[in-house]
Amino acid sequence: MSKNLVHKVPKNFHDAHITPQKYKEMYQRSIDDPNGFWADMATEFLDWNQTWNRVVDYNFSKGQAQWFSGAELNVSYNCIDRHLPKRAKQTALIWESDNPEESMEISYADLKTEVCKLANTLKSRGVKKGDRVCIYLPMIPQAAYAMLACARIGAVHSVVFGGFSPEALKDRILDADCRLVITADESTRGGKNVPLKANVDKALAHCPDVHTCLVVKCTHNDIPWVAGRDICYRDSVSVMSADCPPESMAAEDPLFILYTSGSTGKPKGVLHTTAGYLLQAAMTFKYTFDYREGEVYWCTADVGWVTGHTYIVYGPLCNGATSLMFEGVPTYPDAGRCWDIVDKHKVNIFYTAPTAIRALQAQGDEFVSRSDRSSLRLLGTVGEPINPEAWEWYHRVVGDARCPIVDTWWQTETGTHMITALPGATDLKPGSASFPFFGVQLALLNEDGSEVQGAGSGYLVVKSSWPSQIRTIYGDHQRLIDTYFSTYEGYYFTGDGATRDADGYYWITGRVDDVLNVSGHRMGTAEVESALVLHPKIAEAAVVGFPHDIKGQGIYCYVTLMDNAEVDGNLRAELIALCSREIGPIAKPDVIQWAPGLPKTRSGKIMRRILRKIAESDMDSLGDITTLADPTVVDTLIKDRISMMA
Ligand code: 6R9
Repeated sequence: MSKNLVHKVPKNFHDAHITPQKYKEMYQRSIDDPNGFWADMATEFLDWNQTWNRVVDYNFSKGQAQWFSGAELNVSYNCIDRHLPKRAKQTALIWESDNPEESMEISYADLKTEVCKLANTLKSRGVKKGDRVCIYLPMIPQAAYAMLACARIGAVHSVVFGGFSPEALKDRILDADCRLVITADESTRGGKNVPLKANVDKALAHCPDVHTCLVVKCTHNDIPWVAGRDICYRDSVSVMSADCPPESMAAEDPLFILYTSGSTGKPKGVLHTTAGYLLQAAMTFKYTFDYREGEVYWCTADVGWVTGHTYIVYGPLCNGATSLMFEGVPTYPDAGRCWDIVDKHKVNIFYTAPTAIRALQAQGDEFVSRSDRSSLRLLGTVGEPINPEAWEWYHRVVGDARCPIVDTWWQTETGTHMITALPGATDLKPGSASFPFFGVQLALLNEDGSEVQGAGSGYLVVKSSWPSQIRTIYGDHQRLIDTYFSTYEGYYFTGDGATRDADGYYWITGRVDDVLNVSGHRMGTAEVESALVLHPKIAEAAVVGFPHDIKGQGIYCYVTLMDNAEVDGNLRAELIALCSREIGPIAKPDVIQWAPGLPKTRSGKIMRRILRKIAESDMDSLGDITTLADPTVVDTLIKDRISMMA
């Protein structure tokens, strides 16, 4: 596939919200006159209780950013109430159950009722403005109600992905000091039940300050019940008033915390605030997906990730759109499920991750071609670089060569799209996220911190604040500065590498730090290493990523045993179970290699570069190994690697 192959803007997008000319004009203005540009956008996209004194004020070296200071608004009002005069009966959420026979439509009027009742339940349990609430739910409408109910009363939600283990859940509850948890008895995915409440019980054994656990009953199977603490969601909301006035929030009041992995230490609680986040969520949703009145939009992410926050809940609902939420998995009952859902609900816009596309591609075209899909108008991807083969398949087979694909680059920390094609404005190059969104000023840096001019490659950084920027790491502002604003003074450091071609298109090449991207899920190598060394037989572990056909990256672990320990038949399985228990099933190692020693510098630093090459079986380009304390360990690792492949 040549990097020069370009897919032109199709005719049916010539009347898109953003045309090539409009992109140029708006982008230019967003850079030349950010105050005027964002003030206009803020007026167009959001309803305010009180206007701002100042559009933006920021200082990267202190990790500070303030947008629309002095202003007040409420996120749930903007996502619900203000639409009611026109859209009370319109569907806000379509819920498709794991069971293909079951689905539900929730109108904007219903949404208001559900959110207000839940908000009143939270209040009745003492939740106040600024308090943190943990949400550990399956992909059911209550997840959206819970987020919006928090936003309505000014509580800060911390959604924890339902695939995380009790251990990981406990850490997040404690770090954010949540006092109330919203969960379900069990979730159902691919026909199998996952014991969410049992996980919460295990976590709460170590969280003495949690006084309330609201439980949605999904499967109605028997679960343990702690009297006084556990409350049945349905019983509680059913007696509440359907009226709960939205709290007027300051623009910079926190909206949510979402934990994400970094290259070192424990996951960090990325904090987003109210106005800037919502504005850029709403704008990117409308423009990136060229959303038109009445269309059905489906993002397959889980609400436990930032993509679910911004592009299932806040972005779509703020625009009065219809957002589909799917409880199940793309391969159940079979690999045609997504396209059955597209036909069933006449989905117009479909947004998913490259790993899902590759997994479905591997199942064969018949699962796709048996469906109609004529409702589809636009496709999108997010989470990792998309390889051109998967792009072409998505375009040709899923989109019948009619639907543009928007490849959206962004991060938990950026809150919303930062680099993306706009379907009416951008000629597409498969594998490139293309151009910066309005107001986003990018640069590529050389190792020495100087900016790459014109075409070239380097570290991807952002040069100025954007509205949905991360505001702090919950409880550790210094860590924010150290992680993002210290590597290159005056820039936000993304942790990604990228190339800019001669036409100005950006091509993300992946993380340049010790963060893995496994099936679009971020994971620190350090997290997996800490889990492995909990095993009494393990002295040391080093984890790297390696190319994986479906997952994008797989988890490769080099493990050194204690002196007196031996590998027995169970050890491998025990280590896999350990990662699953400590982090969650997404962290299961793909390869474990027993390593008598690890390549270290004389100062004791593990040389991951070498371990990555060995994992990739790229033994010819190990580079300089003479600086190692003991270069012979490399020979052993290579020999063992080769015999593992034999
Ligand atoms: C939204 C989300 C962020 C990391 C990011 C990058 C990778 C995301 C991408 C992409 C290439 C894209 N990433 N989108 N790489 N092309 N379109 O995924 O957030 O979970 O925080 O991950 O994912 O490496 O730095 P998050």
